Amino acid sequence: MERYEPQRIEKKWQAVWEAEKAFYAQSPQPGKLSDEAPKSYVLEMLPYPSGTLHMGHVLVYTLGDILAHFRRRNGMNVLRPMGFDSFGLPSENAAIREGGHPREITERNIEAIRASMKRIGWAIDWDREISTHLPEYYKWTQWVFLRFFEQGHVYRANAPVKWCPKDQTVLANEQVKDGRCERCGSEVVSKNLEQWFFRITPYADQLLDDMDGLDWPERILAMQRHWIGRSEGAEVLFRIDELDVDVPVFTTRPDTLFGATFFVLAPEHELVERLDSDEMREYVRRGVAKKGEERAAAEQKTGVFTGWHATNPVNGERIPIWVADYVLPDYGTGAIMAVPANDERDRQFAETFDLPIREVIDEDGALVNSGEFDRLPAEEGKQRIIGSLADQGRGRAAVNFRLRDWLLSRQRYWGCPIPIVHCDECGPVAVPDDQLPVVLPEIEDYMPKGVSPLATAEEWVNVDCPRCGRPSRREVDTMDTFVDSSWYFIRYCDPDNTEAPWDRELADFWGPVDQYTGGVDHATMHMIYARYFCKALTDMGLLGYREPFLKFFGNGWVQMGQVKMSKRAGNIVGPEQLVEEFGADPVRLYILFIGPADEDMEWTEGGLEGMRKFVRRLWRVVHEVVERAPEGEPGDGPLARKTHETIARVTDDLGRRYSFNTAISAVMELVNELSPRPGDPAARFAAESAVSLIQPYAPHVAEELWERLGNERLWAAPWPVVVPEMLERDTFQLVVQVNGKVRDRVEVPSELSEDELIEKAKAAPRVRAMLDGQEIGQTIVVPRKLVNIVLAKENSP
Ligand code: ANZ
Ligand code: ZN
Repeated sequence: MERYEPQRIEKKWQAVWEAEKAFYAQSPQPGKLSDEAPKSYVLEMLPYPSGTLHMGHVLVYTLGDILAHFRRRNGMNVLRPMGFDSFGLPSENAAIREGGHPREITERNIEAIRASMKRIGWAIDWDREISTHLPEYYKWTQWVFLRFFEQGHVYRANAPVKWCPKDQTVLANEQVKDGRCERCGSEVVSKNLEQWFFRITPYADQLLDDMDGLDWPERILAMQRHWIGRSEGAEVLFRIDELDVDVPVFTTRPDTLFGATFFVLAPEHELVERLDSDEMREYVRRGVAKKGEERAAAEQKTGVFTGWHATNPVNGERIPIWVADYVLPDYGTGAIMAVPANDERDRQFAETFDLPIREVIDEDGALVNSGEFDRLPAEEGKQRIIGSLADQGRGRAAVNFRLRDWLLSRQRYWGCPIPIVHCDECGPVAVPDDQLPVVLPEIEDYMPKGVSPLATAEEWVNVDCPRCGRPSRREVDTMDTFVDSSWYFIRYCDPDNTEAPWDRELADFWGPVDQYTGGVDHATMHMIYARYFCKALTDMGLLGYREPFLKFFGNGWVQMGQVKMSKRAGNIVGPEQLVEEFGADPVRLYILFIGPADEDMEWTEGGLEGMRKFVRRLWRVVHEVVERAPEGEPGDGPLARKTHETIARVTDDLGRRYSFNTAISAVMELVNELSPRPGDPAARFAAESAVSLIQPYAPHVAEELWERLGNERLWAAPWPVVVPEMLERDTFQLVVQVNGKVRDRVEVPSELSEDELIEKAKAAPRVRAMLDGQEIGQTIVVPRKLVNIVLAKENSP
């Protein structure tokens, strides 16, 4: 018998697939779309080419591969593309680390990743590859941006922004982790800048409501729900006599309004600027620099009294106004009414500064010390107090969201240029569509410097206003890389289109993505931004669906020493060496065998040898079957039954449960039972099934063995089908009596209930005729043995 030589057979089959374009999607012709096979769009998040592949990538793309193979072999027309998220901080930072130009480093990494992907044998439609840094892609990112701009979905505003002093750039809230820059770990400071924003907040309710229709894991939905953070309550106006202004607060507990004993402004609140003491200035400076989470959570509350007072609209009480950094500037109105009896943070503050605490809700949940509202249950009290405030024009029911508009501009070089020209007369003007792309200029020094490096490209910057012709300047900021990845899944549907970003008919044919797979670190930002784009584009008439990702599978982390494998953590294991040594198939199998794919897993190479042994065993057994197994019907013996059981388990694991490790175990069990007796007439059936079931994981060796079993094109062969009766295990011979006399015997599964046994007995061939037209008096069941049917007296034969 030949040895199992992964290097040889993997090359062989990869060449065949390439030559036959086995995994390239059939794009229907626009205008006459065919829908013969149901379409299935299978996608994994595209990689940042900021390094080369590691085992985390191997997990994600093997997962996608399995799902794509499974769907294709279940008769679906599968689209499974790949691309590179090649603009943005990850790639630029990699270039800075390595001291090269971002384009060179990025393109070198893309080459290397693509080669690895081909070497691992992932079934990808390479005709559709995109890279977001190429002008033929970002031309359309700019086009899409301009549609948002025209519709008022994009605006410019001066805003306090989070600034990373090391990267010299503004960060999105999401890129700040524990007050530090997510990329480099530097402490983030606050700074005021004119910035570009996507108006995502008007979509907050839709983003929440439409989650009902998504087949996503509950924990991912919960993360999005928290991110959007919808709170119902009221906005209440407090009067500040000293300043002659009304200040609104947002509260979720208007029922506690009588318990407000002080009032707090965030240090960033605009009114605070009117205070001119050194103490206040110093407090504000320190508070502003602190991390958001730390400010909110700190046990030891700090604050400074303003000398002002706010008037509570329900009882006219004047309460002191403090400035304290546990109140955050970017939530609600940046000011609160403090109710220390019911709010933990307010209580800590009151205890620290010796402020009064007044109970307004009793143990039974009814209002007390609340004037005319006393004794109302809290919920009713809420409504009545809101009603009373509304009557006086001092408040209204309000909904508040944690979600902020999306700050999209970056003062960095390696990103998509924002296609806007600033004119003194006309303001920000869109670059006309026929002048796109605005090409990213070549510059000497692309290092971050506080203003965008693009500002140094004088010739590029100075242009005439597209509207009035006056000398003007281009926008020098670039886009957040999340803009590029908010629409890439649409471009894959029509990647070569030079007239438009996509043909609507093609986009609607393939979209939305039926199966999306990726890391849960993108469960909020990327997956919220893409959902927002989808909704806004559909509202503009450019797309025909409101949700981009119908089903989502979030893979766990591949870790090394309990730390997520990543370039940043410096604990990368790449697949190259392992594929060289063990072959791609054992590596692919092993990464899914370590544990449940949606849980974190510790990478060790130890088990890889075992996986190679399994593949070799499969190889040997199949060869023995080819040589010695008799041809013929598999029959219904134990091996045939075991095979059907395995088909059922793997089908359920891949098609419904997404339990990828248990499917491998099931095939292993089958192969174990197969080995001792290849002479069984069912052996050939069992071997073919094992090969067929393992194909999504180990497509090369499966294809080779399939060929040796005398078949061809396993990648296109129908998925094995279960015969349900073969799943009924463990049968016994049921004796059927009529009036105490044995009339028939039938083979029945042992797990049947008494009622089911009676049905089987009545249906027994020689009994059925006897019962015709007879009334049954009684049935007696002896478990695992017999059923006696006693006919009603007068009709006894
Ligand atoms: C009075 C009150 C009494 C409150 C009570 C809560 C409990 P969620 O649920 O997260 O929406 N708040 C409002 N704006 C704030 C800000 N900028 N910084 C810090 N805290 C702020 O939280 C809403 C509650 O958080 C609001 O309701 C307000 O305190 C506080 F028993 O008002 B509450
Ligand atoms: Zn102009």
